[in-house]
Amino acid sequence: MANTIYVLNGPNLNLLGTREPRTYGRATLQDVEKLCRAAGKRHKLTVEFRQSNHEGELIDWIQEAGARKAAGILINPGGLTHTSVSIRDAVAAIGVPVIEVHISNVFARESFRHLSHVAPVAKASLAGFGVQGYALAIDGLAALIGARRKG
Ligand code: CA2
Repeated sequence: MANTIYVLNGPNLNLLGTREPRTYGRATLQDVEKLCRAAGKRHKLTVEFRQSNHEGELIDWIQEAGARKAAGILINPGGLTHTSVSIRDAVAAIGVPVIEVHISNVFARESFRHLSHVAPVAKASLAGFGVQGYALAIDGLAALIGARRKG
């Protein structure tokens, strides 16, 4: 799994492109998947792209990526970013670099979105670039992995 990255999307991200275009843009989750696969291809990384509305399923996938020694994880935990100690614990428990991605600039929104339980245990966090942030995060992850491989 050295060349596989997981891209995990949390609750309600399946609604992308159908509502709230001013906050999240018009791209659908399928568009995001295509964008991630294209970015992955540029770096010779296979993308395992998933979305769930269920916290436990996301945790299972984080653990799966750890057990399979994936090269890295990109995660947009959605609203669970701000509430889930369990997702934070799962991220902290695996030896795989995790990048946190948000489509919107969470720091320019309501104060409850300013706290991320994931950020302190993530390798890096990125917010506010729209769905292009996923591609930027894959570029960043590829650079991190490349640097680590070179030692
Ligand atoms: O900006 C982000 O990517 C968020 O993770 C999106 C979450 C939100 O709770 C976080 O604070 C920031 C919400 C995902 C729901 O996405 C929707 C998309 C279209 C329509 C409705 C919801």
